[in-house]
Amino acid sequence: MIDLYTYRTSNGRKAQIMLEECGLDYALHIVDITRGEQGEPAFRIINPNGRIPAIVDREGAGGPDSAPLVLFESGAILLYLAQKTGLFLPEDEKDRWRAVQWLMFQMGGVGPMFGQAHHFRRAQTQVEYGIKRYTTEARRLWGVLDGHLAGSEFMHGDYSIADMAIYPWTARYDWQGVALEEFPNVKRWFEAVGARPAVAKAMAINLAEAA
Ligand SMILES: N[C@@H](CCC(=O)N[C@@H](CS)C(=O)NCC(=O)O)C(=O)O
Repeated sequence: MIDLYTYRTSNGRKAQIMLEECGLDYALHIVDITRGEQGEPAFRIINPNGRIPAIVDREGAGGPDSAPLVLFESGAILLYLAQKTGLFLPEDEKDRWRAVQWLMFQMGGVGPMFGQAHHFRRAQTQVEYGIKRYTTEARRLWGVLDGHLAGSEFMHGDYSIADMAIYPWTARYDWQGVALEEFPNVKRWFEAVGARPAVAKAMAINLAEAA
């Protein structure tokens, strides 16, 4: 059993998509970041950085040490679950690293830059410099994705954790000042990924189902 500490945000949804895709048994714990629950001492024991998502794998990572594994950072969670299940990362080593490369592109680029675009574009105090800087950077990243997806069905090889990581961020395209029609290759990929039942379920995260 895995405990998932999350909220209905892009990073939170990444972990839940993977748990759903793998059919793993998990309990949903909502950390309401609009009420500051991510900063409470009980949650900081799980993630000293005070951010969602985080997981506790009660079975541990296997091997001689079977103590529960506590993990934060959504990219680390996706990699851990891929290794645990043997699912959603290519077996071939070169292909595996290329999929990991796109996961890191999300962790270091798409997530932080789209996040800043959301912040500045939706802030009560409109700061023109911030809006311009992060809208421009978000659109540049959309262009990189569109160029790549022109020649690739998914981010690399078959559908993988790289797709799961990027999808929830692209789902906020309107917050980034983007219309899907402007990036037809991302649109095609976006519709294919969004049609997966696991993705649809995580995107419609049901707070009432939480433990
Ligand atoms: N790099 C971290 C980022 C986590 C993160 O920033 N999570 C946001 C929600 S998407 C959060 O917890 N925000 C609460 C806050 O800013 O206090 C990851 O990928 O897990």
